[in-house]
Amino acid sequence: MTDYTKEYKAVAERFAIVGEVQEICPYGEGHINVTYLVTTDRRRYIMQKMNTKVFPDSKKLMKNICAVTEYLKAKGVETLNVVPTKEGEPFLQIDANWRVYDFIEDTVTYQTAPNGEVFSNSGRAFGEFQNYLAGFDASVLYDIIPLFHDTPKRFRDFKAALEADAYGRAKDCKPEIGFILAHEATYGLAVEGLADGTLPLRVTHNDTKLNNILMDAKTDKARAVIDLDTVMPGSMIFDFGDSIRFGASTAAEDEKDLEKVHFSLELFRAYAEGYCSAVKGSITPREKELLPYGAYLMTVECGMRFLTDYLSGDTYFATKYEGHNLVRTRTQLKLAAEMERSFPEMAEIVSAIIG
Ligand code: ADP
Ligand code: GN1
Ligand code: MG
Repeated sequence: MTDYTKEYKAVAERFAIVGEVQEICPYGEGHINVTYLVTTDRRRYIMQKMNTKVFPDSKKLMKNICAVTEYLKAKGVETLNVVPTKEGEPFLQIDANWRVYDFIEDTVTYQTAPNGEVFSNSGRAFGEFQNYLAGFDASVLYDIIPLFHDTPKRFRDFKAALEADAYGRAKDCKPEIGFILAHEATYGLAVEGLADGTLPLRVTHNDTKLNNILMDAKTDKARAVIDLDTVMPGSMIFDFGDSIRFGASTAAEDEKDLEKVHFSLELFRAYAEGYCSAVKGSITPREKELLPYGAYLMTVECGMRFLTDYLSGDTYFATKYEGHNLVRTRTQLKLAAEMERSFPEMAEIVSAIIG
């Protein structure tokens, strides 16, 4: 692991951290921020170089995060703790924007679900997270990325990137482009439901992948929902769906061998058991009906976003090699196609849990 201690010690020391900085290393598998683990002789911290391309207004972003975490703390829920700068600010603005959180100790994050139980526990935690926020005043939140899960808008962005084909890459991904174009008619249900009121607008997390939750290292029970950057008004089916997208796959999001990538109904069942048992008291019949569709929608939307980024020269998601976004696109579209074929089985599972 590369050692960034010399480079970033001065940044870490601008925050109200306890102890002398000993080591700073890259950490985690997030696609958006650049995350470091800071170790002092007393404690550990997460320090992030904030992605100001994705979230241009750091002030509003941190106001959202402070509002949500303070609300959760007042309810006794374990959550991110923002470590302020020595001047008492929630982030540091120098050449880049930086923030620091307490490192939540004795926890692990998973990049794929190791078994149904862990995934089920994560489902319960994301369901409970939504319940906790049911009483939170959404009007204090900035719409930090407007139209985040507006799939028709994502489709328009995709078509614009395809039209521009700025890097001449469209020729390498004809089947993927064909899949996304052919499914246009399936993209509108969620935004239409939110617009006509048949789907309730709730405060949702909007990025509920398995590595955005910290599990207890000993018990594998969920400890804290993290990556609160995208907490915004949205639909329950986004949160349910995005977890299924990432966690109900038999392989990693960037698995190159598509033979290994399948949508697992068993993992779907495990997650649904945890999630639905938590939201049973508040889920509406229409939301229940659209949970399987939500899984498909978040998956095809994510595939579309990865492909848009590939066509546009990989400027949004962090990539480790050329073609990384195309590899990700392929796993998502394979999963979306399998989910489409499994709607009846998914609906049966949900009904068996919720009734
Ligand atoms: P990104 O927005 O890039 O996904 P995250 O905020 O999700 O960044 O952080 C990346 C990873 O760092 C997480 O998946 C998790 O493994 C780890 N992480 C983030 N915050 C904490 C924390 N407070 N305590 C422990 N681990 C954390
Ligand atoms: C990003 O930040 P991270 O890595 O948890 C992205 C999500 C995508 C996900 C795909 C703000 O999540 O929307 O679903 O990658 N976050 C943002 O893995 O765009
Ligand atoms: Mg993350």
